[in-house]
Amino acid sequence: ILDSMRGRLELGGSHLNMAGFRAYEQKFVNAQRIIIVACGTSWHAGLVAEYLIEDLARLPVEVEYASEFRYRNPVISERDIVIAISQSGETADTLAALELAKSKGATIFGICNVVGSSIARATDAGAYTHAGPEIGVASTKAFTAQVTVLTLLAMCIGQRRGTIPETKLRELTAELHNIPTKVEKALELDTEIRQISEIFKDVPNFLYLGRGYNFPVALEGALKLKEISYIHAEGYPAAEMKHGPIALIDENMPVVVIATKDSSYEKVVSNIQEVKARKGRIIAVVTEGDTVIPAMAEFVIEVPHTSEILMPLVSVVPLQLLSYHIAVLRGCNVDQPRNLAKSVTV
Ligand code: F1P
Repeated sequence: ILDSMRGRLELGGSHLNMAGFRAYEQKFVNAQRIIIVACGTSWHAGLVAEYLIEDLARLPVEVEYASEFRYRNPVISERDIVIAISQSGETADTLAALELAKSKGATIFGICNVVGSSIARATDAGAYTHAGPEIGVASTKAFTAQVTVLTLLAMCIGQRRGTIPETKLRELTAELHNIPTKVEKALELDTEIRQISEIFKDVPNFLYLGRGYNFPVALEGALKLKEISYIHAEGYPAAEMKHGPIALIDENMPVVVIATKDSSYEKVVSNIQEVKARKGRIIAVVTEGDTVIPAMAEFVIEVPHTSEILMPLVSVVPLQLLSYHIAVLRGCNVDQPRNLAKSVTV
């Protein structure tokens, strides 16, 4: 992860200044809508992009499961840009979704890891993530690299559209350069997270909650746990809890809450109170130095402070480590989970 992050950040925005993006820059500026198609972890990166692009570039974004989109009769116009995200670049559903959008006149921008892959070749333009080979089946560093590219993309479009103030752009650029060190610090939580994993390795269910930028991270945390440890896990927007999942909470339910200091912090504190009132076992991912949530949660995982917009790059790491340790403690093969293929080509 760190190598791919460093590589990415040393290159700065140069991946996005490549000829492909420059040639399509004006299309992004004038787009009426951005549709993101992807599957699995890549879909979660797409969800982060929805927040990023709407916040920074003020363009409407739809994030679609490629596996559904390809079988619908979606309304697509020539002023739509479809971003196809795929680690392998070979996922059949994502390829079919982009082909469908292309046949209706949309411009296709690809974000793939594997150079020369089928999806990369089918796009009009794109940016490679260059995260290096994903050894295991479950995507981890690819997610980080995808979100990094999408952040740079949102910043570039925002700058060109004049929707992001110069000072904010400068702040974000500076903070992006601090992210590799912060990810490194998050990786140092390894021993601590292993201890937490010992306690929860035999539970049958997990709930993951997050708001705003941390909502897709909650989904990704739940997916990682399902994929490699075979424990049933659900990710929800924290505010959605009261519309159903709250019925699941009792003293046997571990609830991972991503509760870093951001604009929804106070609301997340109320969600934690609701879980606590029902005796749920709270594992909270908090910002270093927070004193409020540690007084309420049973387990606390502290990550370094960063901008709300960049937090998914940091907050996903402890959740990946949690899944990894639980899976290893359960004797699961984390690199080759049962029933999963690296590229789903059918
Ligand atoms: C999509 C994906 C992965 C998942 C598994 C199956 O792959 O759902 O996110 O971890 O490998 O495929 P991709 O289109 O990003 O290669």
